[in-house]
Amino acid sequence: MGQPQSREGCEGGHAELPPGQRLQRGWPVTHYGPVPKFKPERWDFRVFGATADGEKHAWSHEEFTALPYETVVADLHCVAKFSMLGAEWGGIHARTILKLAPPAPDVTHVMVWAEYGFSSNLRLADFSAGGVVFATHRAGELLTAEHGFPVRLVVPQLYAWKGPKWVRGVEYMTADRRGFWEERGYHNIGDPWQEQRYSYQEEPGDGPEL
Ligand SMILES: Nc1nc2c(c(=O)[nH]1)N[C@H]1C(S)=C(S)[C@@H](COP(=O)(O)O)O[C@H]1N2
Ligand SMILES: [Mo]
Repeated sequence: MGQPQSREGCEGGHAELPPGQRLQRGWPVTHYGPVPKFKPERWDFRVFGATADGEKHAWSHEEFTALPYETVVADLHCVAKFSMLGAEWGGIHARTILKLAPPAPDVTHVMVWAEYGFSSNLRLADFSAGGVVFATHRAGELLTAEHGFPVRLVVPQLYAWKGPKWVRGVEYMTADRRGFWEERGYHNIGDPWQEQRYSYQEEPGDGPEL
């Protein structure tokens, strides 16, 4: 493993890169499948599954973007070993969603759902961490289509596949279930500081049977 690369003057995130990562200049576009076309009249953001009141919750695009706007400075670590540091993301905190549509007391995990059935599972503790944001903006500008417009999830403490672009909803779960990449060889938890890249590295208790 090489020397950690350091940087200066960045608030948020860490002063060095996670193990095995290198610094990426610019902002590449990385995803599986096509970029969905945004149709505002057909778009909604749903919270479903084990909600505290047993109801589904839904916001139109207008309603969702009227929720309290907050910013977070976060790094993005792709499991393909490049990292982008210190971006400012703006949007709606996951904690705001948890407050408006609370989970039932026995919820342990969430599945974040995106267009075309892409999904990623998170422990409730990771989802409710302070820096987790449903981002509509980066560096003060609306996201572009290829970077996830109208909404993408940013989970600063995990590898970037844990943050779906083109998010459409959150499912509250009372047991863990693997998302899209977690079923296809990536680690169920995905902590870059522990270099949890692949499912074969999982320890007992890190995830459901494959
Ligand atoms: N819906 C969706 N979101 C996704 C992905 C994907 O394949 N589909 N790929 C993830 C991966 S692996 C990375 S590294 C980041 C890349 O974000 P960027 O294209 O804005 O750099 O998006 C994540 N979000
Ligand atoms: Mo990635």
